[in-house]
Amino acid sequence: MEYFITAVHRDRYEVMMKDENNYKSCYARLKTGVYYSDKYEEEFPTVGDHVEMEYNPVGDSLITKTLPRKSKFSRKDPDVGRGEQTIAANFDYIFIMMSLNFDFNLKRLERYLTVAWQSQGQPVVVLTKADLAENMEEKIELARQAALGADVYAVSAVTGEGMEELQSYLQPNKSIVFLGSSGVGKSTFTNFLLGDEVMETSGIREEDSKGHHTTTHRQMFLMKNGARIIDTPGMRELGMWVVDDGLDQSFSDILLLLTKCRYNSCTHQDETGCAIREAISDGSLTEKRWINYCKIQKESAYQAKKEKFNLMRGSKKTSKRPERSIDKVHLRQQEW
Ligand SMILES: Nc1nc2c(ncn2[C@@H]2O[C@H](COP(=O)(O)OP(=O)(O)OP(=O)(O)O)[C@@H](O)[C@H]2O)c(=O)[nH]1
Ligand SMILES: [Mg+2]
Repeated sequence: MEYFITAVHRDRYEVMMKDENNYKSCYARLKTGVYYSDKYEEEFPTVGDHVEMEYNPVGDSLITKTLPRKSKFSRKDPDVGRGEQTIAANFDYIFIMMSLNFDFNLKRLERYLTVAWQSQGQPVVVLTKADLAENMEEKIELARQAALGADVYAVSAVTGEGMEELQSYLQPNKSIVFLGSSGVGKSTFTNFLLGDEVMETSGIREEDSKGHHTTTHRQMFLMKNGARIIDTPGMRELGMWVVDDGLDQSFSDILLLLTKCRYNSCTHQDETGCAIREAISDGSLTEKRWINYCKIQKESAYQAKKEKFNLMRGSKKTSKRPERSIDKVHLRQQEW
């Protein structure tokens, strides 16, 4: 029997039980002697986690272990200002969702990608609302240039356009998490894939085209073919975590250029033989992408310094703090 966390409530977990191809769900709590004991360093489970459990057919079951994660997506915890909030774990793919109309923003896409690469899951860019798009081909091309190494698709949950092409990811026993700003259509996409209105959805605000933050908790669903999909609330702020690995993947073109500058101490301002300046002037690198890289790197370096400082002060690891997911405060949405 396998057990997966499908939702996290204040102190209760929804669990999906899988026995070969049969699925059942139940509620569970954490085993106090394990999770609240100084003897064990057990991570608190999050949505998508694979756990060990003592099943109780008549009441809440007991979660006894969080199994090692093959991937996880975290952000800086907005509640405490430091520490980590794990949004989802154990997924194979991250669908980074961005709408082809008003939400289209390459800078934001680069930030999502940087963090997604670091998660150990494979990022896939899903551009939504293809039925409303103007200059769609141009936008897809721009997204492809920004999303080096990740595939880019355009879909519509209204016409079904592009959905077929995503089938290769939505396979049995694969797990996929959906991320993106409020209003891009994550829950509409979830409903489309499940063929059912499992998630509430709502229109975007007329004044500024932003979403209403309709979804307030993360939830994993099982598709008929055995794929597991995780819908999440649109977050305002990524709260940059240290993203060295992700930066390398997202900006591999820039890293290669950096090795080609004539001087090791190149500041990439106006030196002769600066590969960055040359790439910007011949159009193979945009100034915007370069600036965004510098910004993300600076932010990451700052975060790393802060963490080192906290470590030196012997600050306690906050990730052991129990999640209070459904709690509105915990999920205070902050746009990335
Ligand atoms: N025309 C069109 N509208 C769409 C499409 N997908 C979603 N929408 C609309 O976009 C609005 C927002 O959709 P949601 O699914 O609630 O967005 P969300 O990303 O889940 O938003 P949060 O839960 O707030 O994070 C709704 O009015 C949907 O009907 C699409 O492919 N085409
Ligand atoms: Mg939603």
